[in-house]
Amino acid sequence: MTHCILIGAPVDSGQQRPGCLMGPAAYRVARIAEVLKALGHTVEDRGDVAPGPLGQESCANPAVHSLPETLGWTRALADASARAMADGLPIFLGGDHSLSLGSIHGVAAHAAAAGRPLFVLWLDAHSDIHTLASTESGNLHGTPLAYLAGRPGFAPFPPFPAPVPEANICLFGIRSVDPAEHAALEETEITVNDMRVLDEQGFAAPMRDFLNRVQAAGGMLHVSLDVDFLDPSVAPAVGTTVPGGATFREAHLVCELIHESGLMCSLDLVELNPFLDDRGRTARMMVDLVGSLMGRKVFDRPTRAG
Ligand code: NNH
Ligand code: MN
Ligand code: MN
Ligand code: MN
Repeated sequence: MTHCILIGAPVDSGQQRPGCLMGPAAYRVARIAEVLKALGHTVEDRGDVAPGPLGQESCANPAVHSLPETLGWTRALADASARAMADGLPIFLGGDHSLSLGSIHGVAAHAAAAGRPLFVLWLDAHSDIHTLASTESGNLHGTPLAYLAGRPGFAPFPPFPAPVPEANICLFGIRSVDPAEHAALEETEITVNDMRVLDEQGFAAPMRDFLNRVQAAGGMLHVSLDVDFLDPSVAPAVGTTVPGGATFREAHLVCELIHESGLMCSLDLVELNPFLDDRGRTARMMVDLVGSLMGRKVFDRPTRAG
């Protein structure tokens, strides 16, 4: 039994297609709290975080937009995240992926205070490793991985507490990588399980490899789940669909393996844009995956060891 803390993060400043701000409401309508309770968990819904006050910050790259808004969200969410980590397992209901600049900030501060290594699993079509200098779209939802890895070029942002070592980061399901991101990834130790790797090796073996590493290190695991990790045929409600994503069963398998590991300490649900949805099916799919992440299974039996 886990104490789940729902934190609405109606962040819409990290990209340019309005609608992600409706995400937290859509998860609640899709009965996320009831699904968690039915699995035996306790649920505390802390409501939606309010955006922080707006400053005057700017940066050298003219493409970057909505920087003060995103900084305001980052500060407010980092604070809400650190507080929730002390009380249970926070589930951030996004909101675009720039919310992870704040959610993981709070998680990392908590892990550092607890003296435990933090690992991050990035389930996404994209690698989100742009810096403020390298982003061409100027959409800050493409930057959180670079921030949490401690890459330079985030000057107006609060310094990241205890940057996550590259060896502790795993990208999973990616299939759209910009040239600057490609160059950055080639010089890192980040584990890159792109779709080519998963097509060839399947989803289970690479996932077990990573989870075994987290376990061996006594680590805490943060999971950041971008809707576009999924194939658009099962999850159309996202601004940046990329063909060739995880199927319904592949995504559930990943979630079941994460649950079995018992390692997940915090979760982001990001990029849901309910305005683009088809009768709520993407919101319901995401809630269904949360069910698997939190212990729903067809049969209770020991599965093949990793
Ligand atoms: N790499 C692109 C950019 O930085 C797309 C990022 N979009 C996402 N990331 N949805 O998950 O603009
Ligand atoms: Mn993303
Ligand atoms: Mn994405
Ligand atoms: Mn791209």
